[in-house]
Amino acid sequence: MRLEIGGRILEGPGPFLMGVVNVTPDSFSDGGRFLDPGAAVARAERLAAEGADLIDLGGESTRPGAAPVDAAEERRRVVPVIERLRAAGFRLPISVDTCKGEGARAALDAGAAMVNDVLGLADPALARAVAAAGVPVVAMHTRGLPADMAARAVYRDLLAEVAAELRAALRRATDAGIREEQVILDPGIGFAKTPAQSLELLARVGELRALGRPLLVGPSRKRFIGHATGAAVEDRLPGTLAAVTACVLAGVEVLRVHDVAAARQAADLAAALRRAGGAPALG
Ligand code: HH2
Repeated sequence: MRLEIGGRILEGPGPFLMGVVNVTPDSFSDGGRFLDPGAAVARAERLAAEGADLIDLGGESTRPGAAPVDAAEERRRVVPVIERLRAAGFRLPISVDTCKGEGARAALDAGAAMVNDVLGLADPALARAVAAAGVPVVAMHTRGLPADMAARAVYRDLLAEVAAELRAALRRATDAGIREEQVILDPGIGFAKTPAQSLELLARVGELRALGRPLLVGPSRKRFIGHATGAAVEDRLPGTLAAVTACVLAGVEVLRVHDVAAARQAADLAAALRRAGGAPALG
């Protein structure tokens, strides 16, 4: 894949790591730890030192049933962190994890270089903001909102329906004027998926390469790991690394993770295994 993000170019087969910084009181695994802007900046710098390729800053938790946050509060959480990182000469591109047009615009104005949208461009204002800024965007698959997504995890053919709905998100992007080359697709592990459905998606994620766009997957610390192993949320690093390995072996280019140093080693080893096994090069 080749993406130009904020003056930097991510080029090659990856695996690229997106390090998570949640500026929220209620994220499922790290809520409240980085709500203070200084703590969020320090976290981003640490993830950069650990080998992240880009940082994903989020001001709203998307865990099932999370309370919605209005755009003003989201801005108040995220913008000061972007401004401080930019002022400190932070070297990595900053992605903003938002599903609101207003949130995206404010973050892009402050210096974010990419938008990560867990609602797959459902808000036309977000798509317009991305198109106007000419930045890359992650379009993730989900159904409904965090409040009702669990009830919508009903599929007759999981892979086919997720693929079709990702194609529709890609079309929403291009209809809004976003260039197809700027879109990364994400199957949305844990979003409108039961743990068993998340496992199936991960096991078959390579099939989504047929969509013709780079793939991003966010397995980090999620419930499907607890479901398969019994591990509590704070003990899911080994399971996360197994999922990262599986994704890289299947050809996923970008992994969204909290624990960058460990994921870096797992992803690099999996990439070396892929090459050693003679897997075809990724586009
Ligand atoms: N997962 C979460 C948030 N944003 N974005 C993409 N593209 N893909 C994902 O799988 C994804 C995402 C959930 O994780 P986290 O940010 O740790 O939790 P919370 O939403 O509770 O803040």
